[in-house]
Amino acid sequence: MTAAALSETEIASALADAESRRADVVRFTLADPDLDLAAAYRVQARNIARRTDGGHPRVGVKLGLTSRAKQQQMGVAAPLTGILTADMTLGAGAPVPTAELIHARVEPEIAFVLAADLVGPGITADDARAAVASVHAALEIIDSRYRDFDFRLPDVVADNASSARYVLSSAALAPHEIDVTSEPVALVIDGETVATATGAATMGDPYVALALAANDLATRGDRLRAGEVVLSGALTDARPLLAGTVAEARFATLGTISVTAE
Ligand code: OOG
Ligand code: MG
Repeated sequence: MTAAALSETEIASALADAESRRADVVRFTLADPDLDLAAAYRVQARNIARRTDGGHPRVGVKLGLTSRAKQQQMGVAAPLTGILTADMTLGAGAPVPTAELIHARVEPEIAFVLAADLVGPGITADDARAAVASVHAALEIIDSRYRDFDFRLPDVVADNASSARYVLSSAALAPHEIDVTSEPVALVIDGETVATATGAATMGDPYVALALAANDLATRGDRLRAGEVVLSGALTDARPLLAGTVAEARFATLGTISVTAE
């Protein structure tokens, strides 16, 4: 028997519940293969409102599935955006509380902090770069609310792009101080390099990804704002983050950022 398709409100509640109870759910596109992207972004917005109403303001935006490595790993071939709220921010050196998460994974990213609003449509990579105040090394900790990270694009959009936690390096460079496209990175887990890439992994140029975020938000009447953080998407595939693990993103120019899972 197939479960009946749920309403947007019911999907939002099921996802919020899965997160707070740390209990995964099966993807909604199983019961409703026609769940569309616009509905999925409305579900995402509903749960972001729940967080901001709960005292956790929006602090930025993330891109997901901007690299081939990630698209292949997840079997979803299109980028998407999610919203970062203050409760997702890990301070430098703060442990990742895996007991609060379902099945955390970690991935290395290049992050931007914006000096100016970026309002699509029509934003180019050059426009995007000109709006950046600082460039940072980042690690994102994702935690899909779906069983075995099994989802289609509308599911993962509704689930706010699997957002859970993220950490930015305190070290920062100005855009003119770094060629983000050729910047090499190694993902190191417990001292062992498990994946490598360069900035070009995200759509050929992380500023193309940043422009995409502005243009995508504009389709829903939203914008990137001065002061916000933008995660430009994982450069390599993601790896499980188990309790006791130390994960590092070692960038050539941006430096190293690490997290310890407890
Ligand atoms: C979706 C989130 C993808 C990225 O950087 O590609 C993402 C997932 O893989 O669960 O954050
Ligand atoms: Mg990511």
